[in-house]
Amino acid sequence: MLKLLGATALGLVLAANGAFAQDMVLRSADTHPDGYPTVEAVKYMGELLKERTKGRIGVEVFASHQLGEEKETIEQTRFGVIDMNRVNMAPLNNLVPETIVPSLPYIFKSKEQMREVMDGEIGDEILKAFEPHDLIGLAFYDSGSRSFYNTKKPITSPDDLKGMKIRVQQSDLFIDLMNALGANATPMAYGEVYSGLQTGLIDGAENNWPSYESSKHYEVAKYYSLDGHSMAPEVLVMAKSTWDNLAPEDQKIVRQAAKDSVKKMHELWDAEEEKAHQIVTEAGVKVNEVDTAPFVEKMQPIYDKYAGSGNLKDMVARIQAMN
Ligand code: GTR
Repeated sequence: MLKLLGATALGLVLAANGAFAQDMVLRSADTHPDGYPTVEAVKYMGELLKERTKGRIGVEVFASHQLGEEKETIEQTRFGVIDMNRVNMAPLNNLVPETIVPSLPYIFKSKEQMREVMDGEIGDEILKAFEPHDLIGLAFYDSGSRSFYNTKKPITSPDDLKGMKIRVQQSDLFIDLMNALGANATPMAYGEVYSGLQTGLIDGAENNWPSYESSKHYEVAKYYSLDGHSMAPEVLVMAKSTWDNLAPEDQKIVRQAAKDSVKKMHELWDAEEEKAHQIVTEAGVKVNEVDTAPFVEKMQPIYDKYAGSGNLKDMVARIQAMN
């Protein structure tokens, strides 16, 4: 019963001054399995929290989408049923428009630029944008860059995607992006992609090296075409109701521990990318480089529709003005 209340009250300890000191375990969702960098980074954050609160606050990560697929866990986090959630930006695009900016196709020139933007003012603005939607943005994690993979053939130009059913995350931006390239976008939960590929329900999907490898999608979709259309990062969010229950000093500790877990995540990520690259290549996957120019050309309507005015347009201009 208590579990349903979000932050699990493990023990209510009557402190010397008569106030209640509460041992809290923050329940955190992740779609990835144990060992994946996002999962391990949030566990690391939990260790920092335990240390810094002398055991009062900890984290339990529920990996492998035990608490549901991202679309559902986001809703549950908004309702405070789950305390924390590590998700990709894409399934948040429809809810929090500011998350669209770093999810836009080909917006970043490099991983370094993406990190600079997300660690800077624009990143802070995006973190703040979660609050009106009952979420507190804590930190961003890397997610490499996403490329196409499929069961049929190498993709070298948008023409190759014509008529192909490509799974996308549940985001209008990603649906339109894929359709603009000539594919038939098929929104679907991550956990259903493997069987979708296997049964031919979809012809392909798109993701970064570590996800392509850890999900075993490479076993069934043997063509990986490196167009790198999105660097949409991951984000760690907290339920606003859980956040509001924390004392201001604990809020500070939580925010700092989340920030400190980013460096750890980056180290884990770089190693994981290399490992995934090796496993996938050794498995005989056909990897090809892609000239992205014809893909980029088709993206103008997407920029116009999703970031054609106001604050989002301004953020895009600021990113494009960077060296
Ligand atoms: C991964 C990401 C997950 C999820 C997944 C997907 O790269 O880390 O959070 O968004 O992609 O494609 O659904």
